[in-house]
Amino acid sequence: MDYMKLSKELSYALRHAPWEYELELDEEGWVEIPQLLVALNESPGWRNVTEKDLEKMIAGSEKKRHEISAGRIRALYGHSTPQKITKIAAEPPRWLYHGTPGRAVASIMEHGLQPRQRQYVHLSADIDTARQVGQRRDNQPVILRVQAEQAAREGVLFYHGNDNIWLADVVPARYIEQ
Ligand code: HQG
Repeated sequence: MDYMKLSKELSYALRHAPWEYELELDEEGWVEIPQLLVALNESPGWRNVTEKDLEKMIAGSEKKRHEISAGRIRALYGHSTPQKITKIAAEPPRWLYHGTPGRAVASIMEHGLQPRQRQYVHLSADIDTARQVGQRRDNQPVILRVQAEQAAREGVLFYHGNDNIWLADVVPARYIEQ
């Protein structure tokens, strides 16, 4: 089974278009695994996918994009569905990082980091992760440093994505340094 392809399909279903699979995410983004499997098994490429495959896909993935708990599955970050996924605010580390193409920097330094197509701004816990995120769009991404602790103290809300990824509603420019 092509677990990378399965992961992409699941990200599409659980982050962006659950209705195409006749699924509805709950407030925290969960769906029942049996319901997901019914939808997947209808499409010829995924006729034989089982819960075990979902577990293997998550265990084998370099990035922790999805999680399973109590018979349900959800995407941990990346959502663009109209209904905003509820996250519990958490205390961020002193610094967080954001990798972005050079062409976006002037706008970010003017308007702050905005979620754009997604529900939340995505931040990285370390520079390496930020570089990888930025390299999706630019070979030589710019790594911005966010004064997360300071921003949180002054009322900006941060949320856990996974161990490497933090989320925020917006990050005002005054907390961002190049
Ligand atoms: C930019 C992937 C101009 C921002 C990754 C980014 C991540 C602005 C782009 C996760 C801006 C949005 C998310 C402003 C933000 N002016 N540009 N004011 N504010 N931007 O893809 O953070 O592999 O929605 O810098 O690894 O790149 O899919 O966010 O370039 O973890 O699991 O607008 O998605 O994970 O792009 O990536 P995205 P992102 P997966």
